[in-house]
This record gives sequence, C-alpha cells and structure tokens, in this order.
Amino acid sequence: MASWDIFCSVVDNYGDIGVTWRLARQLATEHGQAVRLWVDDLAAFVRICPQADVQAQSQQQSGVEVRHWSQAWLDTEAADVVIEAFACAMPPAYIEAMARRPKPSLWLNLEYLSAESWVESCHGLPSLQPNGLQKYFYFPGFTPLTGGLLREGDLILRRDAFQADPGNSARFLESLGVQVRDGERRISLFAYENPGLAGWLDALAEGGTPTLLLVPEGRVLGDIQHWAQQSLRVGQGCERGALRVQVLPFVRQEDYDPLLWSCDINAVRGEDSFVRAQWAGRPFVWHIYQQDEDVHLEKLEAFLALFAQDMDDALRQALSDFWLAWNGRGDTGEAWRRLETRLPEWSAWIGNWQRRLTEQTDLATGLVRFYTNWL
Ligand code: TRH
Repeated sequence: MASWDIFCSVVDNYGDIGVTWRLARQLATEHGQAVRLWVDDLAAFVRICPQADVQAQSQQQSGVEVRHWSQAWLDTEAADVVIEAFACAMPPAYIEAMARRPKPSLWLNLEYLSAESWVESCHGLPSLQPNGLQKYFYFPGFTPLTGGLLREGDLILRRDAFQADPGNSARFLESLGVQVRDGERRISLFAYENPGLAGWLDALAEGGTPTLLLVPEGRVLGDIQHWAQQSLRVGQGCERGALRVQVLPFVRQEDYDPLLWSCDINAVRGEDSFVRAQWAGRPFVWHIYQQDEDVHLEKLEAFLALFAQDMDDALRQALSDFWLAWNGRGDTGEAWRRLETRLPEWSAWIGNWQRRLTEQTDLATGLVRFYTNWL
C-alpha cells in the first residue's frame, strides 16, 4: 500500500473538490491506498459531503483522511505519490519534504479534462524540476492514449440494477420530495447562469410531452425564477403548459448519480457532472465552464467532434446547434425543437458512446499503474 497526498485548491464552484474527493475515495476504497486529501475550502467540501465537519483540521471520511490546507503550513512528512490537482501550487515546504525523502515522492499534476487532440501527446510527459524530483503531467480524457475518466469499478452494475426497476427512481425522487407522475419525461438541470434557458423552458412548456424539470439548488435558479416570475425555494415548483419545474436540495455527491439515472435527459456542467452524465448513459447537454477569450468554445467543439464522429449528419447538426445555443451561440428553443425529434437516435448514440468509454482504463486504476511502473 502506498501513501498518497492529493492537494486541492477550490477556485470556485464544486468541480475541483468534486473531482479530487471522488478520486481520493476510489484510491482508498477500491485500491486500498492510504490517502490524504488536502483542501483549502472545507465549506465547498461540506456541500458535496454534508456529513463532514467544516471546522475540523483533520477528519476521516469514507476511508480518506481529509485535511484542512490552511495558509500556515505545518511541516508534514511527504507521501509516496503526490497529486497536485489542476496546478494548484503546493506549499514550498512540502515540496522540499518530497525531495528530502530517501526515495523522493512521485509528483503528478492532474490536469483539467479536455477532449482536445493535443492532450494525447502531453499525457504522461515529464516536467523537469530543479530539485531532482520527478514530476509528470497527467491528463484525463476520452481516448486510450489519455489518463481516462473517473469510474468506480461497480458503477455500471449499480446503475443497471437501479434502472432495471422503475420503482427505484420513484422512491429515490420521493425521498427528495418529488411527487412523480406516470408518463412524465424527467430532465435534471445543473447549469451556470444561462441566458438561453428561457427559450428552452418556453419550448418545453409549449411542447407536446409532459415534462418534469428537476433543478438542484444553485446558480441557474435565478434564471428559473425570472422565467417563472416567482421566487422558488427548495421543495417548491411551478407549472406552465406541459412543463412542471421543481427545485431540489443540493444532494451529497453519492446521491447525484441516482438523480441522473432517474432522468431521461440530463443537463450538466463543468467537469465531474459532465462525466457522470456520460456514465448515466442518457442524453445530456453540457454547459461548459466559461473561460477568457472563448477558449471554452474550442473545448466544446473538440468534445463534439470526438463524440459525434461518424454520427448521422442530421443528428450531428441538431445536437451541435443545441449544445452551442445552450452555451450562448444560437436560439435554444428553435434548436431544441429540432433535436427533440431525434431523441431515440440521440439516446442510442449515447448508449454506444458510454459502452466504448467503459472499455478504457479508469483514471484511478491508471494512476495506481503509473506509480507501480515508475517504481
Ligand atoms: O461545479 P462545477 O461547475 O465545477 C467547475 C468545473 O470543474 C470547471 O472545470 C472548473 O474549472 C471549475 O469548477 C472551477 O461543475 P462539476 O465539475 O460538475 O462539479 C460539480 C460537483 O458537484 C460534482 O462532483 C457533482 C457535485 N454535485 C453534488 O454533489 N450534488 C448536487 O446536487 C449537484 C447538482 C452536484
């Protein structure tokens, strides 16, 4: 068993902590590693792990030692493997401790997920260090030449078992305060503020399919309230035409999967929820994290190019139009109406895509192998 230190600085939102917390759990529980997760913002951690203590300097959660990474760094023995998540700049004293060990630590910089083709050639490259430490870039990704995606060993089996009995989703949603109705299509919505939301909600309300939109509390709620012209709290909702909207509590990370599995379509964002929607195997739309100079649109196009490779032209066009509109480039309502007519093909495509992805080595297993080979 090796010791691992994962450093996470929360920039904003829940993606940094979401990815590192999921990885830490998997390394500890599936691979039997001794894992410490250093996080500088325990409030963000408590949001996705509500049983955690926001004050604790050190706590044990799901087999992981969670440490508060505070400004004043206390000397600590360095681990065998050190993951600097998203180039978060670790304490200089810790880096010295890594170099001082009889066998210096392996240093991995875990990068953000991207489908851009250059990722394959940069994954696993070394980055020379003045202190003799060996540091490598580790890129998650969608192809076998990348570091893969986070996927727990039993995830697909648990999902299949859950989806095999519709009673599971009804019970799960009822536990969140949702009254399910027979024959209603269900969509989950996790997004940033989105000017295109109203056009899509209008299209759903005016459409012919009764739809229940489930919205965990968060940044998109302001746009929902604006559209509904009323304030909405957790547990409350509104109805217009064919559309029923309900605001849900923000659930702990483990409960976000059953929410995705319970829906026919999922709107997701950032990085971790985007990956989880792919494992859910249902049609999804991605609200990408916005970056300066529209860099994010290149990443969106790169994913679409990979995902929609060999797709029928009409479906590819409809999908790409809606995804771009969702990300500020076009009319969401009009694009949705066109895409909706292709829902069966879209669902089938995602099923195949997800099956292909499961053939890849998952990120945590890949990291453990990388360390073993490096030894
Ligand atoms: O919160 P995000 O927008 O995170 C973003 C991205 O990671 C982005 O790339 C990064 O640069 C930025 O943060 C700083 O979206 P993401 O990645 O989907 O993370 C959300 C996490 O929250 C994910 O682990 C799922 C979890 N979650 C819950 O635990 N409960 C919930 O109810 C919901 C809706 C999400």
